[in-house]
Amino acid sequence: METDKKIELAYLIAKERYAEMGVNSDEVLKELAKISLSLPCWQGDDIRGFETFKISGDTSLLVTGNYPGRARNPEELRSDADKAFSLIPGRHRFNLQAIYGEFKGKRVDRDEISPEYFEGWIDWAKERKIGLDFNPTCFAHPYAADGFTLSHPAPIIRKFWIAHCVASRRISEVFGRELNNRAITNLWIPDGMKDTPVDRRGFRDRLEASLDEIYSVPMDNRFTLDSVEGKLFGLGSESFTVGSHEFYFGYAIKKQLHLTLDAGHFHPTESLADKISSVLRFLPGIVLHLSRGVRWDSDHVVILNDELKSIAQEIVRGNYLSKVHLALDFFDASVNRVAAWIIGARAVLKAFLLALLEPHERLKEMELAGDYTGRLALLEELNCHHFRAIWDYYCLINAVPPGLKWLEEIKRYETEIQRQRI
Ligand code: RNT
Ligand code: ZN
Repeated sequence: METDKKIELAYLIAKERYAEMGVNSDEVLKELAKISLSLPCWQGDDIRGFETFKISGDTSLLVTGNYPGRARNPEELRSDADKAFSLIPGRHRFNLQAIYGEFKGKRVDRDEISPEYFEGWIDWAKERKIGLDFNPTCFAHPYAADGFTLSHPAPIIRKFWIAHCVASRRISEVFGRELNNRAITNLWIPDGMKDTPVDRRGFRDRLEASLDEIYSVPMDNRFTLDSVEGKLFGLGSESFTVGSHEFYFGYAIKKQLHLTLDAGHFHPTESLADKISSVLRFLPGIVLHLSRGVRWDSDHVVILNDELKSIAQEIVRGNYLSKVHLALDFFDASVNRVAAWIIGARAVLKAFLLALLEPHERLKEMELAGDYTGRLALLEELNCHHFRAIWDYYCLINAVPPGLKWLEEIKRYETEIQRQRI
């Protein structure tokens, strides 16, 4: 029997099994098709970007690995992203950083960036009918070399980064207007200290004042939304992070901004999933940076593990999909970079498919009735229900390869395109 036929047949059987539990898998696939993920451009070139001047900055974000085939210019990065999009079911987005402008040999510093340097990206996204998101790049720059940006003691440095962030918000607004698709502007800064500070308050006073200046410039929220991203610690900021979770949660409430929760930015035993139904009570929405923390690194490629599954469950069970913007955030240079996008994105979609396939009403009833035995047994059963057949069918109807077939395509792309980049 042909593979497609087998997949269709398996789907029909699985569909019946889910129907027995009260779940309509056809409806679930329609819901899944609405889920859009923002892919991190920086996974494609190890966060190097296209600035034309020599960068001597901080090392707050270190990418390790030397897998061949890194994209070296906008054309290569777009070609790689196209390849990834063609192997991920559904319609998704691309998340840019300020350093990915097309500066065409000009020395444009971060406080001078403007939409004209992003026209190539806008045209590309328009053609593909995809949305773009944006991030100011407040690292890898001489003005970030001592580990501080918006909270820096020197007014001239704070002024520079404030100008950069405002310019970034303007670019994002143009993305949203041009693409008719609202762009998120996500702000993350590396500010922190290796060793214990004596004036935590001073740094946080300055960060708050800088943010107040940045967000006092009005933008059209039909086209762009602002989000702020905290962190527990980073490389070189082990003892103190100015923009901690509490800081930004409070700040986002104060200004009614979005809050970005990065799955790699909390203590390893802390669950991001548990935070969703708390923070969304007080905020207009959140951005998730789906990532995987491993020891001190916060940015491994996402896989379908318990943490990812429970994040998707919380969003679906709480009916929060319309308030959550899903972005991926990782960078791994030890594997094929295009494959990393595909593996991460497919893992996230699988997690949402699993969550959407749960018989929610039945589970809730059991819980309310105190039937924790039934709840435990059913959840365990769902872990290996006929999920695989539904996923394969979803790939099939989206014209992307089911199973590991996509890897053959990437191996070919690697040999013919990526390995020729020398
Ligand atoms: C860093 C933050 C931030 C970055 C990107 C490159 O810890 O997670 O989101 O990963 O801006
Ligand atoms: Zn992040």
